[in-house]
Amino acid sequence: HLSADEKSAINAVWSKVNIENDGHDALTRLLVVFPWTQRYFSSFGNLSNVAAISGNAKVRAHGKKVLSAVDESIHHLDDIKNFLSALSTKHAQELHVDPENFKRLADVLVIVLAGKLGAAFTPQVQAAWEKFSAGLVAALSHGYF
Ligand code: ZNH
Repeated sequence: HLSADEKSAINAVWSKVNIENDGHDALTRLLVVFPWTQRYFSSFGNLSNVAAISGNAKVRAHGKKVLSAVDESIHHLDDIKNFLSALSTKHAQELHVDPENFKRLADVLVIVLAGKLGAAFTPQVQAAWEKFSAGLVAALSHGYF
């Protein structure tokens, strides 16, 4: 469980986030660095290179959708597993997303956040964020078991 200090660190990080731009940045990085994740998005059209990925309007819209779900999760820090259970089941049973990819998305997101926050992303703040991230990944993976 998260302490009051950890919760305030998580909220402080999140207050700096632009859901659309940072969601776009994180999802673009996921698709570039882990190109096999592209196959989940065959309906998104051209993802053949970095310029195509970052200029793709569907990637932008989906990044916003994903970070909006993260935003809502931050409003349910004490109940994240329940809150995400339907979304988890959907990823497991309908979308068939390998749950390893949740961890990869969490990893690219922390890179985006660290770049954005700079010196404000102290080791303590990062530790709190990683704890939240691990909870998010676990909650999304829950519907697989
Ligand atoms: Zn996911 C979808 C979230 C990750 C893939 N997603 C989705 C949605 C949401 C999400 C909210 C919508 C749903 C409905 O509509 O109902 N995700 C999310 C989150 C995360 C994720 C929060 C983390 C953090 N995903 C992910 C990954 C992947 C994915 C990693 C891969 C790789 N998703 C997906 C898909 C889809 C989704 C494919 C569908 C899309 C369309 O179709 O549009």
